[in-house]
Order: sequence, then structure tokens, then C-alpha cells
Amino acid sequence: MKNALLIVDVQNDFCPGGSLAVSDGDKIVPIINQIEDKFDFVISSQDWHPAATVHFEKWPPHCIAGTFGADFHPNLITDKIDLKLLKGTGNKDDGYSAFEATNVSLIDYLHENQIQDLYVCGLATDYCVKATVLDAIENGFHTYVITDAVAAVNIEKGDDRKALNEMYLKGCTLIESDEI
Ligand code: VGL
Ligand code: ZN
Repeated sequence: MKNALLIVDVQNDFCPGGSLAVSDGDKIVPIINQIEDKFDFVISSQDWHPAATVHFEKWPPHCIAGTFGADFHPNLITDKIDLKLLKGTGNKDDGYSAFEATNVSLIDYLHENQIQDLYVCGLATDYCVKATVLDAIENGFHTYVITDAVAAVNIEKGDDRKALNEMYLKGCTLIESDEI
């Protein structure tokens, strides 16, 4: 059985200076770069929204398809990425989970490549990371979240801890990057 690193939404709009910036969103980039080599596969997801979507009734416009804001953080090493997922591409869907990617089926890719262990990092802990992790668990994957390689929106103080706790209680293993 194989493993994969799943890098969720490490995009300019979620990093400092972006339209939906997560504080310290950029701090995780060197950590992710350091561990990419440890996995059989590296998979990324990107929020990839149309300019008009119901999603922007809940959030400031961000990660509009093809814009700078939707690009990966410039320091993220992207040449090792085997599969790039795009999500939230419809005008009625939030697309929080990488399992909702519309350009390719994540679940089919994982099955075809005998990937059983999924290590999730990226942005944001309390939205897209959480949604992805919960879907992964529901689909039967051994799921890990790399706690020093995620960062949260934290609309309410403590949302990050709440999210990590929820993932843990559903069966996700919490690990740090130096334990991999
Ligand atoms: C996200 C809010 C809105 C995320 C995406 O990537 O966690 N959060 N769209
Ligand atoms: Zn979004």
C-alpha cells in the first residue's frame, strides 16, 4: 500500500496579503517543502472559483480561476506534484473538500494507485482541511493531519483546536512533520 501527501489550498489568497488571508498561512510552506520527498505521491488541491458564485455570499471573493490569488504560494515546491485538483468550480458549490474536485476524481486516483494512507496539510484547518479529512475518513483511508503544516481561518478564537479535535474524534491521527 502507498501513501500520499495532500496539500490543500496553499494559494496566494489564503496567505498574508491575499483576500482571505489566514494568519501565518505562509509559515507552513517551508515545512511542506521539507516533507514532500517522503511520500509515494504528492497531490494538491486549489480553490478555483468562478467570479460569481454563491460561495462569495459567505466569503470575500478569493481564488478566482486563473488569477494570481488562485496560484500556489510562490515558494511552494510544485514540481513534485503528481495530481492537481481544482474544486469549488461551480457557481453553486462551495467545494470545501478536495474530494469534491471537478477536474478529476480524487477517490478514483487513490484507488487506482493503491494509496491507503493520506497525510493532509495546508489551508485552512477549520474549513477545507477539515472537510477533506472527514471525507477521507468516511471513504476508509488512514488519515493523518500534519499539525505544524496547517493554519486556520479562526473566525472564532479556538476554531483551529475545535477542528483538530473533531478530526481526531472521527479517527484522524494528529502528527507533526518531524514524526513522519
Ligand atoms: C477555504 C473558505 C472559503 C479553505 C476555501 O480553503 O479552507 N475557506 N474557501
Ligand atoms: Zn473558497
